[in-house]
Amino acid sequence: MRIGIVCYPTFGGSGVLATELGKALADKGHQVHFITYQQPVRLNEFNANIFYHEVRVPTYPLFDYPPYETALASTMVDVISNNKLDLLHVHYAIPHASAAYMAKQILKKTGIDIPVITTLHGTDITLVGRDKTYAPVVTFSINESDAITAVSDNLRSETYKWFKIEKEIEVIHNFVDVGRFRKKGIDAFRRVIAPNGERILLHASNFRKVKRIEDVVRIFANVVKQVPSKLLFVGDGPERPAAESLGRELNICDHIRFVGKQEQMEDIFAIGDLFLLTSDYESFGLVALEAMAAGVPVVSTNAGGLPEINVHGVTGYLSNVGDVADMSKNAIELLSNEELLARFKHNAMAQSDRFDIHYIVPMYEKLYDRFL
Ligand code: GMT
Repeated sequence: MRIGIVCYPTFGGSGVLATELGKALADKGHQVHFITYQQPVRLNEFNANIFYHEVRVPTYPLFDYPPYETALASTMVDVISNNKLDLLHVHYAIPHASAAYMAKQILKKTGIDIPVITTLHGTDITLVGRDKTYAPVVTFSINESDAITAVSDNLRSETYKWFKIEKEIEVIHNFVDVGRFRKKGIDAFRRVIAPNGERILLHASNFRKVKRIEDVVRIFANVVKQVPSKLLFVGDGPERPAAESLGRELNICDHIRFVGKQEQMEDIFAIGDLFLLTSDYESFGLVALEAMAAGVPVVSTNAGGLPEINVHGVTGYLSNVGDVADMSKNAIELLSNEELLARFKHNAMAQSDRFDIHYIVPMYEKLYDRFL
């Protein structure tokens, strides 16, 4: 098949998932064409079946806001017709689904009927998409898609709750390449972070408000009082200064490291003992699944789709949003009991197997087959 994939090329979960999907499809012999404004972060290897088409947005003094959506739709038309694509798979509704609708209408005039599949990822529905500035266009373009998928049962019901969707939304859960994440930790790296054998807690995200990273700092402040430990923050974003100053205020800075945006997440997870995810909402929480694949249990909130991957009392613990005391208690219990921690690590890996790439990618292929 010749498949067009449109996504955000950044570190966000939707871009990561779309890129990993494209790479897996290419490995299986499909021809994959990425259409984005920048080379996707995880598109870092050569594969003869992968093509990358950059969306260029010409600027002009008249434009306070360069018309990205128009440039994207035009690039879609160009790539689809010149490469004879069989279908277009867009990840994240805004503005990818509406640009795809526009491209589809233009192509119809030339006798090409390109099927469009829209995968909803979360913030396009729960945060940004619901804003009334975007909602009519989001509703329309989702309804105009030939197939719609959501990355969790929770996101599917949230979409029906907030938008008037007249079509079936199919759930295809996110996936992880388990083989890639099942790595032995590099001892030298572990020694740099935790020279005295301390436990290593991890958080990785885009540090936006929805992640509540101050809760991560507060939980860690409670943990470090009882269990010798270190906290590694991976990623970057607007809430980092607030987290740093809270760390200073609580006098725990010496135990916290901010390592910035990282591509080799498997090496970081491999030295972790516990992953903290304190979000207000996660449609899925791909990062938690990646942690679990590496054998790192997860202490998280019970928001959104998180209970679909993190099983309370088995692979980690779930607490209400903002319940720092409960999350601290759970983290301390796990980190101070060697036998319990080993069992949870094992369970986390076993649970991630259910979301392995080899099991989920064929679900997308089956969906694509319906349009051939
Ligand atoms: O979490 C973010 O802010 C990034 C966002 C994105 O669009 O990349 O992530 C969303 O999509 C991921 C992949 O499907 C999900 O794992 C995340 O849970 C979801 N984020 C939210 O729902 C807040």
